[in-house]
Amino acid sequence: MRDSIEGISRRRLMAGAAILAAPAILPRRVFADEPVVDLHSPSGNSLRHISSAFPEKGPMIVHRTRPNWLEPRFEIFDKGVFTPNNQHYVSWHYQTFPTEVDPDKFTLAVRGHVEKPLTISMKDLLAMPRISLAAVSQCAGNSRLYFEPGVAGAPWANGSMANALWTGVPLRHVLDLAGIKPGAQVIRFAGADESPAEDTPRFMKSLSIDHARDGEVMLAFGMNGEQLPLLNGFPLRLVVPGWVATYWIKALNDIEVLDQPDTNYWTVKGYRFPDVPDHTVAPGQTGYNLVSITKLFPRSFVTNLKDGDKVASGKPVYLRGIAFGGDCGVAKVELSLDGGQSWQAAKLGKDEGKYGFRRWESNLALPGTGAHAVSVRCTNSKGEAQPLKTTWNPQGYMRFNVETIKLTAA
Ligand SMILES: Nc1nc2c(c(=O)[nH]1)N[C@H]1C(S)=C(S)[C@@H](COP(=O)(O)O)O[C@H]1N2
Ligand SMILES: [Mo]
Repeated sequence: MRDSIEGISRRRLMAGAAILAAPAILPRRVFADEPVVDLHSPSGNSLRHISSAFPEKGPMIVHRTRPNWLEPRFEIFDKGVFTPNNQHYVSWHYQTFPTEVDPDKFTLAVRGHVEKPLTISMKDLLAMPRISLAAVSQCAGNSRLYFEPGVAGAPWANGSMANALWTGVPLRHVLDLAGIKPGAQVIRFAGADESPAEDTPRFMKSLSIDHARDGEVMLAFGMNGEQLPLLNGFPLRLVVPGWVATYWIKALNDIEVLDQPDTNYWTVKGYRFPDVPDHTVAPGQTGYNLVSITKLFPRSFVTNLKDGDKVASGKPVYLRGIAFGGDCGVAKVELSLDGGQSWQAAKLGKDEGKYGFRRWESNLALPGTGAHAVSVRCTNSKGEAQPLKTTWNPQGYMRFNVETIKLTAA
């Protein structure tokens, strides 16, 4: 179903759909007939069901059903640089997210340390000046499944990332309508998913005022020219280009300007990683500080072949993939056949915007028959390159090292 953004229409999860009916553990009943995929985790725990039972979603790898942790099969990233909405991964902290939204009744509050508190309807937002830009939404835990030794947390393979063309109102516009009062310190965002229990903190994140007013942070109601799927935050989400998806609050209904620091759990305690080079420590290491995860780091992947594939010997192998620069564009993508001692440049595809995926391709001559390790590395326009050494931290956050696949030429 294609819905235009202008005629924004009611969204509800079908009664009895897997999302509502399924118990917390993989429900064999529901998924018994569905295919199983092997995600090849080094720490085991590799098999997952694939299900098409989730509203507005195609076939998704199911890590958890309540609340949803869903990601697409990795092959879909080979199809193009924009991730189809029905293949865009899904992650929620709490099951309290709305299962039905009437956009005619939905409102966004702008309150706190402002001259004029606002209650904005979707109709109001659709009439405001808008921008569109491509940006990658990536979960802080993307690729956690490949941490070695394994770590606790959502066991994402490489698919909790997606690139979309986002359309919405620059946050700056709405903040200026409300008028931020002098002395304001930070802006905090929350969505319609309330705290599930009295002692459980509501999911909230905050941004500095300058960042919130940079003209790119947006209140997005459009995703690849359509309205947002309910599971991705219909009818409105915050888009923070270049920053980790944790900040991209879904079903956004509350913006609060604070005149003091944000001391809420998710800002002060949650989503932090070691404040050391490459945010990488050794298992068991102690004595380092933690720092909040903010910007994305460069990453690159082969998408047309996978680890273990056989290729024909005696002629160059066509390789293709995607890369992103993090909080700036992709400067180059390179390939190595010798574990990173020497690199050769791949050809970059069309630039659809500095925060989005960029296609790369290469015809790579493999030196003879047998097994070859092919590594791919992205360097962004700030000169930051993916590290060769595997990144690791106990929370399984922000893996961004060079990825390597083995190909056998015969
Ligand atoms: N309201 C709300 N927004 C949220 C979250 C949430 O739990 N509630 N999770 C965040 C996290 S950690 C991620 S990775 C992304 C996932 O967005 P998606 O489901 O559209 O892929 O939403 C972010 N925004
Ligand atoms: Mo996330």
